[in-house]
Amino acid sequence: MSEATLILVKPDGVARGLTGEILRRIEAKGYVVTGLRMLEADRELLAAHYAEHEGKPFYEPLIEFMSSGPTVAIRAEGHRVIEGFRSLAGTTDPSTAAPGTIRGDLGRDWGLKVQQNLVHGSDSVESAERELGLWFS
Ligand code: DAT
Ligand code: MG
Repeated sequence: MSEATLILVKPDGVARGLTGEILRRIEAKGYVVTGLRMLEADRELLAAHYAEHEGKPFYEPLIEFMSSGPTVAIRAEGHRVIEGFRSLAGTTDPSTAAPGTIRGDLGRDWGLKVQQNLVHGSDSVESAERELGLWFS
């Protein structure tokens, strides 16, 4: 029984031309890409996606950043892919994310109000189902 997750290459990753490198890492790890689309996310989608962060100081900058250009949405599958992709992505703060991870190897702090850290990955089975429904409806 396979598990699925939502991965986003955020607007900074797309703008920097890192979509291919990020897809390469997902596939090289052994996960299977079963959905792929590029879109400019609107506020409604982003508000639903990031509902848990509403009211936090980085919320508005986060929504603005995520609306700033195209995002690539990926549905990836595999046993324990949710946990496995979070491990590939690295921790939220790219300055201290471990080398070897997407955020650690390819990301940095740009001194902005929100961390631009290249990727999103669902953090639980419930989030993955909810987020896949939002981005692949
Ligand atoms: P993650 O994307 O690692 O799951 P999250 O869900 O806590 O992290 O936050 C969503 C995004 O918001 C995150 O990728 C970058 C930004 N962010 C989180 N915490 C932040 C903070 N303290 N300062 C600036 N940006 C932050
Ligand atoms: Mg999160």
